[in-house]
Amino acid sequence: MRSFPTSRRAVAVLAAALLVGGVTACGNSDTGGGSGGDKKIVLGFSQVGAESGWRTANTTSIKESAAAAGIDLKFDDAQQKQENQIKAIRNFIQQKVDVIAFSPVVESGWDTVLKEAKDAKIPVILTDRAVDSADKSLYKTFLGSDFVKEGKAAGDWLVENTKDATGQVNIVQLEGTTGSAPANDRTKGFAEAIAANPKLKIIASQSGDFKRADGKQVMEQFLKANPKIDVLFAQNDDMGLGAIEAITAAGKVPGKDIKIITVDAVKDGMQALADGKFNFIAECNPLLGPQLMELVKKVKAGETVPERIETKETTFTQDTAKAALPDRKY
Ligand code: GYE
Repeated sequence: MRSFPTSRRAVAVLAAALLVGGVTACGNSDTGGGSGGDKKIVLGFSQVGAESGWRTANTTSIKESAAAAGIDLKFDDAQQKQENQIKAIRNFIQQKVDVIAFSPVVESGWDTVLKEAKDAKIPVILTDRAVDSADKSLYKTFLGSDFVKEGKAAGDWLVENTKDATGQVNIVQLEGTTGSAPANDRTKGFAEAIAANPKLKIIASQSGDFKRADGKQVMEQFLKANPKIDVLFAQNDDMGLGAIEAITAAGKVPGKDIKIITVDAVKDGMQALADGKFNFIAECNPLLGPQLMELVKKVKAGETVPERIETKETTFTQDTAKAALPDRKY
């Protein structure tokens, strides 16, 4: 396994020729990424899609971190379809990549393809979203957020801020992609938290697929069907931003007539919060790239890694959003 593959040898020969020709060497070596190895780690990554601002930031983080770590990234965008992700993973297995990482669009239905990767002795890392496989040996680790906690933070804020309500508080909920870990878990965490006050009632709940256009459209339906909506819980910023358009078009004031709680805290969401159109955001951190690349190196080296690695997150009110906005990177 010491010898270079042909293409790599060709690059080496070319580089040597350039050096002989007097080109100044400036560290653009094709090997190792400074790790001293003689072969780049090949990482196959299957991304969910490009459905939200969160996802865009996540993709940028992964691409930049792979480049910085000297990892050869094969990136596939599944356009929010599980069958595309399964296809991509099978391709990675065929190409014999060193490590496979992916963010599973939904929780169920992965056992067969994960077993194929295991049989091919290719380690798998779950990032951002989890799977519900009972056999934990099908993947090495999970890197991402505690989505139940995010839903709970959203619900806790509402409980705290409706303490003085005299009548029923009508809530509508825009759920994320049906069957996805963040949709399942945020729904659960939110429901658990608002159970503390029986006046808080979810009167309608539907998926907006984590997308702005869908958030707008479903909110339009909610508004038509329900004359009195007090609160919207949108399970990500993008759906909340779409809903703002529907609420404004219906002649209501977002953030005042209808209080809006979201998850993510991407820049557009933080701006809406600072502008008083949102009322509260539970943060979900998309910058998973650097930690993922560390894990890829460890898993490739055969080191044991923790079963679950959770990202640190906070929450934002209108005031703290104003303060944090100037430094927000994504
Ligand atoms: O909250 C949403 C995105 O899986 C945590 O997916 C992620 C979620 C995120 O589309 O904006």
